[in-house]
Amino acid sequence: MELPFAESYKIKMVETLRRSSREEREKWLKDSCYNLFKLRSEYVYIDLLTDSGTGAMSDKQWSAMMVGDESYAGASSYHLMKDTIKKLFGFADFLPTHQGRAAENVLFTVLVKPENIIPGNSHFDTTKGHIEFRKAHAVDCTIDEAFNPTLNHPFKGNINLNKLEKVLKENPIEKIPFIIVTLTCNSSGGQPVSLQNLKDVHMLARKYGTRVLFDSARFAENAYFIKTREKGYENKTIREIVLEMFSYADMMTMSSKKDAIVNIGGFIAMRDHDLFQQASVYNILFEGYITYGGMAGRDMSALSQGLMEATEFDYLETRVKQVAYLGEKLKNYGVPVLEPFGGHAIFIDAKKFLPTIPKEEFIAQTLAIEIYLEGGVRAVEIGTLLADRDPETRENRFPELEMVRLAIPRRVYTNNHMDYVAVTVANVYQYRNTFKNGFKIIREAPILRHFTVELDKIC
Ligand code: PM9
Repeated sequence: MELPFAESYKIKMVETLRRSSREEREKWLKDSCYNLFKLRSEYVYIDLLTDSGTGAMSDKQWSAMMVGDESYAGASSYHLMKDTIKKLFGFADFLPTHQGRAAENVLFTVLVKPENIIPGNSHFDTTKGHIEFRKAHAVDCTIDEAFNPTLNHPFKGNINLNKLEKVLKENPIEKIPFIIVTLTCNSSGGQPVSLQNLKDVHMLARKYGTRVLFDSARFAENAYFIKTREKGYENKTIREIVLEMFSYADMMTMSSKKDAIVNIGGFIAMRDHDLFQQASVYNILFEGYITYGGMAGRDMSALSQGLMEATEFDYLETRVKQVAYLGEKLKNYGVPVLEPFGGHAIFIDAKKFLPTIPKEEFIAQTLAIEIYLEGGVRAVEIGTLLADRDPETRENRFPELEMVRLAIPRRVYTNNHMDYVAVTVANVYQYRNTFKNGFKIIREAPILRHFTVELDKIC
């Protein structure tokens, strides 16, 4: 018999999970104003809210924590991180930050000015938030195929080069400080960008005289998809692919809470030493001295080890196969899911799942709430709440895709948990026709509203 696939690690420490009843969940949810972010984690059985900062560190990462150097300046943990970043990405200069959006804050303070235009592939919400907060504009140049949830395209995170070139051609280049490429593209379903596309975007940036920034939170998962889907890369190692990917970037921001498998941390890295010096001023102002930037020495050591582990093929294969395992289960139950499956999450097509709920009543949030009520599984809305209001008109922005994301933490849950999640969603799918109404907003913040919004049922 052919030996079956199995995980590339074993479990050394466990954490107890608590189940709850539907009645309990109904009360907790009402008390949380129907915002899943406001739930206490003990009220959740399986937490797929995010894969950010929720991964399980390895024995080697915990060991690295113990030898972390807590010196204020010049710590050996900082130098370990510097060497690891140079080795993996090829950038000599870097600044640690406490997480991804802090990296955006520091870098964008230097580079983004009012009325600037930042083209990219479906910018993540904090990235867009930092752009719009500075009165600049994010222009989505993702390929059209990404907006067809069932179309099978290997690189749905790709940038449409015609759309990008139009933006570059039609605007003064001084207004475009950089192009941003998100790897993998979270907002369009954890979809990868091909190496060819990275190369082409780099060429366009050079042609028009601007720079390329990689939002790199899930760069290793992106490299796995290049290895397994792009011709010519099948025999390259993940690290060779990563080095080539980043040869087409001028700078990177990183939320290390994803593909560095740590619970907190981030960084900016760049080729241009002048930019490093300018950004250092804001790093000191907002984050901390340039050799720790809001991170403890032990966190920098664990992060460096995590970057090495995340760029091993066996780890990535286990990771991406678990996501696909859940995707296949849901598909077999008839649940409409976005395909191909993403690297970190399965995205449910909420419009197809709940066609009778009007978009003004937050379709994907309505579904995420019901999934929690059914099985205590916490997912996240990637739809109208997340898309926020237009900063000028203050009207709701209705995205083409209304999705519920089931994000899978790294090395945390087993496939039995995935089976449980799949049945929870399948049960809701069975009674989907009983849904009549969605939700209305009671209170919302002026920006990044989905984290704190308060809702009530429409009866
Ligand atoms: N992403 C996620 O769940 C965490 C916040 S929303 C629950 O997907 C990209 C592509 C991200 C991202 C965070 C950030 C910000 C930047 N780019 O959360 O600040 O997916 O470390 O990173 C989340 P931080």
